[in-house]
Amino acid sequence: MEQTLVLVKPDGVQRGLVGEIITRLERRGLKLNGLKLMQMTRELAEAHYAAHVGKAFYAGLVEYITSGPIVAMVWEGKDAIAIVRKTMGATNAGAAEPGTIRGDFAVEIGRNLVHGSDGAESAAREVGLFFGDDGLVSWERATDRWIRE
Ligand code: IDP
Ligand code: MG
Repeated sequence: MEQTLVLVKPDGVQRGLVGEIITRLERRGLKLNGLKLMQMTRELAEAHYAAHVGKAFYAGLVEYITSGPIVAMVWEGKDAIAIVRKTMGATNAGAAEPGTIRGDFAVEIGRNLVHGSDGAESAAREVGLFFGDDGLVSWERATDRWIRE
């Protein structure tokens, strides 16, 4: 089953949106495999955002993501990566569709509340970065057969 890394970024934690974001992913039908509150170190931020080194927003991005506690989660499901990305909405929150997390609760790209892995390779890499080899729980959910046929 596909897994994806989701972060509630520091603005989401500060604004009291952790529960709201978890609720949306839960209600969508995805399954939680791991969850922790933590503060990202600069080293972890640099590893996580390695693909963005050299971009104009990189320094501000590392500053932002390390500026306060975050909630790191692993969500599981068929096509979980794409489903999370759709549920989050566009990166530029100002243009994100209403009904998405970013479109309902955020107004700009630099304070867009959530992270979700963008592909299978980055998901595997990011889940490893935040949760290592353990810390994840695979479990049977009684409602699984009411969510997928
Ligand atoms: P994503 O988070 O939707 O995958 P990416 O392009 O991977 O978007 O960018 C990573 C993060 O970097 C964004 O979520 C946002 O926090 C930040 N970011 C991207 N582009 C900009 C920008 O132009 N200004 C400020 N922050 C940006
Ligand atoms: Mg990305």
